[in-house]
Amino acid sequence: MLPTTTLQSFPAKPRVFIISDISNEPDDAESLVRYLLYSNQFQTEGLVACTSTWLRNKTCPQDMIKIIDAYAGAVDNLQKHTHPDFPYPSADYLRSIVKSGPPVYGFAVVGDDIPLSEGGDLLLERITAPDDQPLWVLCWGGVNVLAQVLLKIRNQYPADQAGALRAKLRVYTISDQDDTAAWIRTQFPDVFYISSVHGWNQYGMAAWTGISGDKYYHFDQGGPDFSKMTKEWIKDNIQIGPLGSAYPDYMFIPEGDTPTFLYLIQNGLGVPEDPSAGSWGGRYQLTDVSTAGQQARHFSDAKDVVVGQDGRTYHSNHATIWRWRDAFQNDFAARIRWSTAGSFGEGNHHPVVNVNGSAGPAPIRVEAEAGSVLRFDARETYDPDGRDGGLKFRWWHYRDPSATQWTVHFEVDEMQIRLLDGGGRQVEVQLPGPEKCCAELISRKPVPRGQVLHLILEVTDDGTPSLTSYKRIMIQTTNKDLRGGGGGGADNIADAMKEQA
Ligand SMILES: [Ca+2]
Ligand SMILES: [Ca+2]
Repeated sequence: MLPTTTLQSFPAKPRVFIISDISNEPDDAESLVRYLLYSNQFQTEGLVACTSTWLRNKTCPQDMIKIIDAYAGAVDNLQKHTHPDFPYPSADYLRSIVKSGPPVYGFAVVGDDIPLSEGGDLLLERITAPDDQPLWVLCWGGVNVLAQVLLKIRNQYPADQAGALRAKLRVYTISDQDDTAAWIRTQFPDVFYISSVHGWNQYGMAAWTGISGDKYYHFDQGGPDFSKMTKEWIKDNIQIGPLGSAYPDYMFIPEGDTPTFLYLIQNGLGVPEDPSAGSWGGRYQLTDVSTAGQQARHFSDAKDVVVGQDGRTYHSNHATIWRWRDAFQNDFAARIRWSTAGSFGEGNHHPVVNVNGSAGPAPIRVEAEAGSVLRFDARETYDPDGRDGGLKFRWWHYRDPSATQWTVHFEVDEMQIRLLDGGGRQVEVQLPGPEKCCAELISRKPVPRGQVLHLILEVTDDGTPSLTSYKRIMIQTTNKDLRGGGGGGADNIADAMKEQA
């Protein structure tokens, strides 16, 4: 048996289409280097060079080709570290999907009589292809390529067909970097669209800067650990081997665009269809909560409550990304080592987590009565490197995704987690009572279906660098007999918070 058959496999490869203002500064090139190390778990359908407010009159597809040329020198080694059903794509294939958007800034190329660019043609082809899987359009610069295509679809298709095509789109953009972004959100509010919204160019406000921007933008000082973002660490751990050598030194902050695909990495943590669940790529919530089916599907920043390295508690949108920094930087470094390691034994590989028989990256979804006790068994979890004894199991309650209020501890009660063995491979979890998790927020009236609680299992190995895999268990709490009623009701949020305090 090949050792690689024991590595993590995936139920599917998300379809990904990247649009990048590469070469306005070094960070898009850095993100592309990292992305290619994950290209075994995605179906990459387009790599389009675009403009932005930072690169107004040209596009640089040739700089994507340069990085793919570097990848060509690494791909044979990378294949030794991936499951045989999920090979890395060839460099030739990747070169074939590099295209250019219009070498023009913003709205000037969006109009009824303006033909699509090469990049726009490819995007339209991928959206209209007979494939029901969502198309993730990851925007690292301006979005006029997408705006052109959305207008073309509206002009060329009957309204219902145009709506069906837009329903396939999943967009994640890095703030607004041209004048078509706000236009897209107002013209096509039905498009699934993750984007931090803030004043023009106020990037320090945006969740995505949590990847590495704490020093440059001066947020959350003392919370995030910057040691794996320094130029020295990057030189020693990333800028090595044929692909890592193509990773340029950073100018402002490294890899501002990377959260778009950290969001999709199939490590068991994220739930891509639900941005409010949180992942390495951050946590986002709907900005419009009007009637389901009628509301705009724009998702903007949410915050997490995280204890930083200095022991202080941070309430921060940036923390929805920096809280995972140690794990995602180790993951990057391990993959760079794969690119230089000609045999399986020379690299470290991810733990394969199995909880109650479920081994894939999809979450486990269960329904359970408030106050009940659930048991979870992760004894089938293993390390493909044969170092099961070095695995560390950490179970914790990710409370933030269940909250509707800023004050998470007021609204979401802790689950009680009890380890059933020394290593934490089996646990018992007691859910909060119905008065805590199955009651209306202010009136405290009991409800039959309450909060969805998120239990996370993190499994970290003892390789170099150590790697972490996850399993998320989403528990829909129920309260069939409407227990917990009577008393404790209030007329407003302030009184309700007093009652709960
Ligand atoms: Ca960019
Ligand atoms: Ca390992």
